[in-house]
Amino acid sequence: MTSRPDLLLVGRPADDLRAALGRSFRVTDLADEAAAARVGPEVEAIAAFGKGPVDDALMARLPRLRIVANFGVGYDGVDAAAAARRGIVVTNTPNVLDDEVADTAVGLLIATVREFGAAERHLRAGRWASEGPFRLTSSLRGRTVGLVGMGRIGQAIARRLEAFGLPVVYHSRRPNPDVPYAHYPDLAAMAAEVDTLVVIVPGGADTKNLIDARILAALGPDGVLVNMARGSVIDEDALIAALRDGVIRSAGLDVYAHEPHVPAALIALENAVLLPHVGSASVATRRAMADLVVANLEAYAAGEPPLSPVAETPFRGWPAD
Ligand code: 8YV
Repeated sequence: MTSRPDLLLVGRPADDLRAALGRSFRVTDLADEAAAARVGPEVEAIAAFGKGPVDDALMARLPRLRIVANFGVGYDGVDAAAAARRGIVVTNTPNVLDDEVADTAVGLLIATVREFGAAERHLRAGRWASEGPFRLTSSLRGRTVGLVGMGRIGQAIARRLEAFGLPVVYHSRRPNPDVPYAHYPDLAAMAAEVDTLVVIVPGGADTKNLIDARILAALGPDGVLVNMARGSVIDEDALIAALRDGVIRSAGLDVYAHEPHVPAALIALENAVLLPHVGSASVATRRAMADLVVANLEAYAAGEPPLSPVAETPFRGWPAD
């Protein structure tokens, strides 16, 4: 490792985070193609901010790459399997955003069920005074929530829903022995049993279009779907059709298949509550995530173990060169 190693920025961090990275690294933007090509043979670290994949082709151009620090707990933009093959450590930002994302999930669920967005538009348009009260809505009361995914954030959501007095069940590939909720190995069976789904699984190939027309049909006409995971987990066209045709009641979405582009057909739907991927987007939580990105990279620069390597790339020591 050199004294102030080269680091490549993939995507655009906030200015203060960029400055923090500059303390221990010489920083180059991948978007600056000429500069990135020039430093490529020397780059030892990547800080990844969601834009542009960190794929095998990029890693192949960086023969001295040792660490990819991803800003976000989800790292579907980083090919962790390819990193593992190449002996590169990938880190993410777990734990520090769990409560923020869980808060947002519950807020979005309530806003969707109780139609807060439409109710506010009713007031702002002067219709309360001219036409009368906003329509009566569906209720959280009596609902049973099926969580799709029971990782750390899933558990934080489940604890909140328990406090709201709602029964919680879940689907995941393997049951989690640490949680008291009923596990459904079969997602369609769970969707048929509940009226509310909250999706909080990792993105990527394993979960692509997990929620499709069949699952939405099983959820049924009183069904409410909340997606806090990745847009790729839901077949967006099938969801639009299901919302339009009354196959399910409504959806609250924080994530989309092709961010920041949201289909016009979705925007046109009154029974969709749409947030622009703000699950973790508070000043305090984004700062905590940024601090963890910097801490992982500075650990590398100091020759110390990374704080939060992902499961695919357990730390086994930094290579001597
Ligand atoms: C961020 C997220 O919006 O952590 C994640 O996986 O999706 C969010 O917290 C994102 O990582 C920032 O670009």
